[in-house]
Amino acid sequence: MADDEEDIVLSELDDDELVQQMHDDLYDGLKEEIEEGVNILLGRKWTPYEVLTKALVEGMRIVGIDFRDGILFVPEVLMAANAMKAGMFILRPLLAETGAPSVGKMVIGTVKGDIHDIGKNLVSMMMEGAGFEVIDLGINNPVENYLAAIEEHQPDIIGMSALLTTTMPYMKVVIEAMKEKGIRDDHIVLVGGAPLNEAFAESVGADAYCRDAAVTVEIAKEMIAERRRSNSEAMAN
Ligand code: B1M
Repeated sequence: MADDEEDIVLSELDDDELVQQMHDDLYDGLKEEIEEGVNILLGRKWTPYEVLTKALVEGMRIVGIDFRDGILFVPEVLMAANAMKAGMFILRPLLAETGAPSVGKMVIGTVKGDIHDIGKNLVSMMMEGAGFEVIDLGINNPVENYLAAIEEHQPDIIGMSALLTTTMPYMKVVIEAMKEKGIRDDHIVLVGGAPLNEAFAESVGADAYCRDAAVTVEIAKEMIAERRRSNSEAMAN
C-alpha cells in the first residue's frame, strides 16, 4: 500500500471522494473502513438507502466485473462480500425502521447448490423496510425447506434467489413441488438473481421476475394489493 493511501482520513474526504474511497475499500475487502464510511455518510444525513445503493451496491458491482474478468478471485471476492455485509449490518435496522404494520409476509431463500446471499439479504432488508415480515431461510435450500417454511408461516410470498446458471433451474423444482401439493396458487412466487430474466421466470412458472430489491418491493406490494382486491370481490359475489 502506498504511503499516501495509509494517510487517508475518511472523515476528511468530501462525499464524492468518500464514496469513491469506499468503492476501493470494498474492492480491497476492508471491513472496518466500510463500517466507518457508512457511519460517516449516515452522520452527514445520507439516507440509509442512498448509502446502500451508491456506496455499497455500486462498489460490489465493480467487484463483480473484475471477478468476471478474472482479475479478482474467490478469496478476494469473499473479503469484499464480508465488508459489504458489515456495512449492510449497520443499515439493516435503519432500513427496517418504518414502524409500519406488516403489509404481508414473505419467505425467501437462496436455492439448493447456491451460496450467494448478498442480493437476497438486500431484498430481505428492503422488504422489511417496506413493512413486510420476512422469514429468511438463508442459502443452499432444498425444496423441503421451502415447503416446511410455507406450512409453518403461511406466507403471502415465496421468494427465491439464484446467482448461478447451474442453480437457477432449481426454482422450477420448488414450484413443481408446490403444484404437486396443490398449494401453488395460494402464494405469490417471486424470483430474482443476476442471471435470471422475465422469460426465465415465466418458463419456470413464477409470478414475476424481480430485477433488484427496489423492484421486488414494488412488485410485492402491487401483487398483494391485487390479490386482496380479487379475494374481496370474490367474497362479495
Ligand atoms: Co460468485 N459468481 N461464485 N461468488 N459471484 C457470480 C454470480 C458470477 C456471475 C461471477 C462471474 O463470473 N462474473 C459467476 C456465475 C456465472 C454463472 O453462473 N453464469 C459466479 C461463480 C462462477 C461463482 C463460483 C462457481 C466461483 C468458483 O467457485 N469458481 C462460486 C459458486 C459458489 C456456490 O454458490 N455454490 C462462487 C462463489 C462466490 C463467493 C462465495 C466468493 C461470493 C459470494 C459471497 C456471498 O454472497 N456471501 C461470490 C460473489 C460475491 C459473486 C459476485 C461477484 C457478486 C454477487 C453479488 O453479491 N452481487 C457475482 C458477480 C455478479 O453478480 N456480477 C458472482 C451484488 C448483489 C447486490 O446483486 O446478487 O445480483 P445480486 O442481487 C440483486 C438482484 O439480482 C436481485 O436483487 C438484488 C439486490 O438488488 N435479487 C433478487 C437477487 N436475488 C433475489 C431474490 C428475489 C428478488 C430479487 O426474490 C424475490
